Amino acid sequence: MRQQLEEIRKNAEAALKATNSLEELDAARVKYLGKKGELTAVLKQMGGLSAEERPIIGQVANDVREYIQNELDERISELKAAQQEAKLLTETIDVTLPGEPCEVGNRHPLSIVLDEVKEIFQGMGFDIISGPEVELDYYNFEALNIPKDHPARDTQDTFYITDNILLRTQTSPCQIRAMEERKPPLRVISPGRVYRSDAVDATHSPLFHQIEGLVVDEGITMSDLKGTLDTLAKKLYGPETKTRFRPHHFPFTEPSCEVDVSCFKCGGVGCSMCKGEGWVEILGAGMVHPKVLKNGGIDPEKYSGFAFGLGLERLVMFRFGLDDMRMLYENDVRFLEQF
Ligand code: 2NM
Repeated sequence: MRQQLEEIRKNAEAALKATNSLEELDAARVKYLGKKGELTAVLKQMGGLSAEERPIIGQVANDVREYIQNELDERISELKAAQQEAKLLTETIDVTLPGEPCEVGNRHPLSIVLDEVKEIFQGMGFDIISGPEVELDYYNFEALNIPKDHPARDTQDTFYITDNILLRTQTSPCQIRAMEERKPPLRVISPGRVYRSDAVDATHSPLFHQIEGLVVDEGITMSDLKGTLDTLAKKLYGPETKTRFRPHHFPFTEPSCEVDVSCFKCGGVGCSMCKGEGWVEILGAGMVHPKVLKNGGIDPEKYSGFAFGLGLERLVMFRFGLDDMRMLYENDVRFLEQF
């Protein structure tokens, strides 16, 4: 039996060395150490041994079991290490390879100029407000002194949801709401999308952006309006910029004016940008009509105010020398990545 056991030990040792995978190793474990394995089979014959031989052979059998078990454990570690090594070799990462280029976007020209205008007005103490794009006829027209039969409704034809609900044609409704909600002194600008039923061409779009402003307090005069808008022009186009105020008409302001800036391209001598005029129109403004103040819940006997409105697209086109407004909406990255 001693010889049998020695034989098992030798065979197991050789078999374990020859294994190349954990599966083969497990099969070898079952073959030699398993319940129906070779070692167990020998131990079952121990009953036939004499009382003197039994403990001796038992000791040898235990030594053999221990030996095989140790060999087995060692082989497991070796195979696992080899597996890990192979995995590392196939999964190597060359950290010196150049990375995948990551496309970084940039700000839309409308956002660039809008942020600039916002900052200029914030610097003068204005709050930035917003309001619904789907508006009541009352806030968009009626409260602004544009009754149903007013000719201004023709030039501002819009998209109607119902007879009384429409897409706003200007952001002044925000300012009526601001007058209702706040008390003077009031200093707000309302940038946002506005809508007109216009056909698309180089200078028109059914959706565009306006920035309107409103100041209401005791003793506000046309000189406050001029000072504020002159400051805007100089901050936007440089300190050399001059402004010119021409009489105009709006239903919601009285008196009203249009504001020109000295041409930022030629400095006022005349060029293609200003069509030889030396001046470029950038906004409309005026002293808020007493009726409009009253509609906003403000006493026109006590308070006065000025308001203005400018088109963001026009400003952007001037700033970047664009001749077609449609480029601002087409989302062609070859255009957009130039800013
Ligand atoms: C303009 C021109 C002149 C204007 C008026 C108001 C309000 F609500 F206070 F009456 N907001 N904006 C205004 C005045 C807008 O756009 C060319």
